[in-house]
Amino acid sequence: MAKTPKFANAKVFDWVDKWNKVCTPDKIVVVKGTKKEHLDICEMMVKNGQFIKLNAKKRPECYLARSHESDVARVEGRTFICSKREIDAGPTNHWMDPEVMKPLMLKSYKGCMKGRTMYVIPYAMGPIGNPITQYGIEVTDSPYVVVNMNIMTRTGEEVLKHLGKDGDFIPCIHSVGAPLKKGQKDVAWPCAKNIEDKFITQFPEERQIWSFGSGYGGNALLGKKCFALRIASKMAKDQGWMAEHMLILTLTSPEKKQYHVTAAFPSACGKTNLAMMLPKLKGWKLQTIGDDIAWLKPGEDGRLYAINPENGFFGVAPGTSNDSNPNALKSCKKGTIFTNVVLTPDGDIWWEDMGVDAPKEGVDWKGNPCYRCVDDRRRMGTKPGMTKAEVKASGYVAAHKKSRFTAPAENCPVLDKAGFNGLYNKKPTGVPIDAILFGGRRPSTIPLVNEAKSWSHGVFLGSAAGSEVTAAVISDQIGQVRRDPMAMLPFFGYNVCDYFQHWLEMERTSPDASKLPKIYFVNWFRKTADGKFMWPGFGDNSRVLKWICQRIEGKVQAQVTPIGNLPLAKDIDLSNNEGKAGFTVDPEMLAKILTVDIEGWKQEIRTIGESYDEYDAKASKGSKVLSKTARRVPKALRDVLASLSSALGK
Ligand code: OXD
Ligand code: MN
Repeated sequence: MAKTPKFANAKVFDWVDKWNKVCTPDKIVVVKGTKKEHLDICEMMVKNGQFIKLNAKKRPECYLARSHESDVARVEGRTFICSKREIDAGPTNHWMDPEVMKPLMLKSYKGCMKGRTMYVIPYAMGPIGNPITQYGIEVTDSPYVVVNMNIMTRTGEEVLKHLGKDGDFIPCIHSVGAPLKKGQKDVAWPCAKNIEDKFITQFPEERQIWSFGSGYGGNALLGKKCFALRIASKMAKDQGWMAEHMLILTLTSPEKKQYHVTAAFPSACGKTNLAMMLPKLKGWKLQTIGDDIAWLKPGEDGRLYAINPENGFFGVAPGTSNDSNPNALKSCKKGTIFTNVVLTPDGDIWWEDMGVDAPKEGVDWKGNPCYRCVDDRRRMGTKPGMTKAEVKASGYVAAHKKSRFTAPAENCPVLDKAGFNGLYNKKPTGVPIDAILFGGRRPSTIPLVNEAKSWSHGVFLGSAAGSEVTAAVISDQIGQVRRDPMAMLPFFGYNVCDYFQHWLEMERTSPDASKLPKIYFVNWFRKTADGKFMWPGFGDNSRVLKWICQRIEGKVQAQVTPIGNLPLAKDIDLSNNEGKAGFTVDPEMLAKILTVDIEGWKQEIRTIGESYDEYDAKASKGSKVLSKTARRVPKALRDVLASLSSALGK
C-alpha cells in the first residue's frame, strides 16, 4: 500500500488516508496544478496509448481520447441522490438510503486502485479567494480526469494553501473501477463495462460525492454537475443562494452600458452558442463569463451577484462550427482535450457539422477507418465510395454524437476577463445580474420572448421550461413537452418542489426585491407547419437581448397579455450590423411569434398542471407525514397557474 502524504489540513489528510486504505493504490500523487505537470501527464497517457497527441502546428498542446463504447455520456439512470429520507431526494431523482448505498459502494471500492496511481486533486470552483467560490478535493485513479479537471477547474497547490489548516471543502472520491493485476497491461479507456456497476452518488446532507465505474465527463469530473449543481444546489438552499444550470454573459450597448444576463436552457438548446454569440446589431458587444453553470448570491443591495464556478468549456463537438459558434472553435485551438471525435491524417480533428470538409479518410471515434462520402464533402461513412444517403440510412456518425472538447476558458476570444475572475468594479463580488432567461426547444405555442410580470410569475415560467420530444428521444411521446424545470432536471440535489419554494424564498428574503433580475422566457425554435424555423436564431438573438435591455431601462412599452409582457413588433430592431435595414424576417411570421396562441396556451396550462400533479403524487413517496394527495408544489405556483387559466378562459 502507498504511504498517505502529509497535508496541513487534517480533514484533507483523513479523506485521502481513508481512501488509500480502501482502494489500495500503488502510488499517490498530489496534483500541483502546474503546466509542466499537466503536459507530463498528457505525455504519459500518449505513451500508455490513452491519448493521441494532435499536430502541434495546428493544435498545440492538444490531445485526443477515445472512450470505451459503454462510457460515452452522463448516466442519469445510475445517478443517485442519497439523502437520509427519500422524500428529500424528491420525485425527479433516483434515491437510495445512504446506509444501503455506502456499504454497497465500499465493496466496489475495495482494492479498486490496485496497480494504479491515486491522484489527489485539490480544486476550486470559482476564482480562488472569491467569497462565492467553494473548494473540493477529488481523489481519483484516472489521469484523464486529472488533466480534464486541470482545464475545467482551478487546481493544485494554491487551493491547498487557501484551505490552510482547517478550510472546508467537498470531499469527492472517484474510481474508474478497473484494478490492474501485477504485470497486466492497461487498456486505452479503463472503466466498469456493466452499467449496473456504475454509480454516480451524491450525499447532500454530508456534502460528499462518490463516483465509481465511469471515466466520462460529468460522471467523473466531479466538480461539474455533481458538485457545482447537485451538491451546491443543496448548499445554496440551506445558505440562501442559488446554484443554477445557467450561462453568464455580459452585453455592452452602443452607449457602453453593461448588462449581465444568465440563461438556463435544457441540454442541446444552444447554451454555449448564446454564451459566445456574435451580435448582429451595430455597436452591441457580447462577452462570455460562463457557458454552463452560475452561482448567484444576494448582495446587501438586493441584486443577485454571480460567478462562473468553472474554468473551461466542456462542449458538445458535433454542430459546433464557424457558423454556429466561431468563438467556441477558436477556444479549442490550443491546450484542449478532445474525446470521441474523428482523427484526420494530418493529426487534426473533425466532427459532423463542423462546417468544414471532412478529410478523405480518417479514424472514427471507435478507432476504425472512415471515409468521405462521394456526394457530400461534409459526411463520412465506414467504406470508401459511400453516398450520404447510405450513411444516413445506416445511422453512422464518425464522431460520437456526444463527443466533447474540454477547452480552457482563457482561450475564448470574447471572454469577459474581469467577470470571469469574479470581479465587478474591481471588487470580488461576482457580477450583478440584470436578467435571467429560461428557454427550451418549443416548435409551437411559446413566443419568441415573454417577460415575467413578477418574480413568482418568472419562477412559474422557469418551472415549466422544457423541450418538445423529438424522434431521437422517445418515439411514442413525439410532440409532447418533456418538462425540465429551470433546465435542472438531472441536476437537482434535493426535492424539486422544495427547489421551487427556494426560488420563491429568494424574493421573500431579499433585502430589496425590486432589485432582483427581471425574468424572461425565450424560444428560438418556433417552426412553421412545414417544419421551417420562424426565427433565424444565433447572432440574430441579439435583437431579443436588445429588447430585454430596453425593457430593463424602461425604454420600450410591451403588450401586456395574460401569459406575460410581449414585445411590440416595431420594438424588435431589425437593422443589420452596419445599422441599416437589412435583416429580413417575414412580418407575418414575426407577428405570429409575438402573439399569444390562446388555444396552444390552454393546452400548455393543462400539461403544466399535469407536471405539478405528478410531482405532488410522487413527492409523497417516502414520507411518513404526507398523504398521497399532499401538495408539495408551492401554492404560489399553483396560484399563478390558476389565474392564467382563468385569464385565458375555458
Ligand atoms: C452538459 C449537460 O453536459 O448539460 O453540460 O448535459
Ligand atoms: Mn450543462
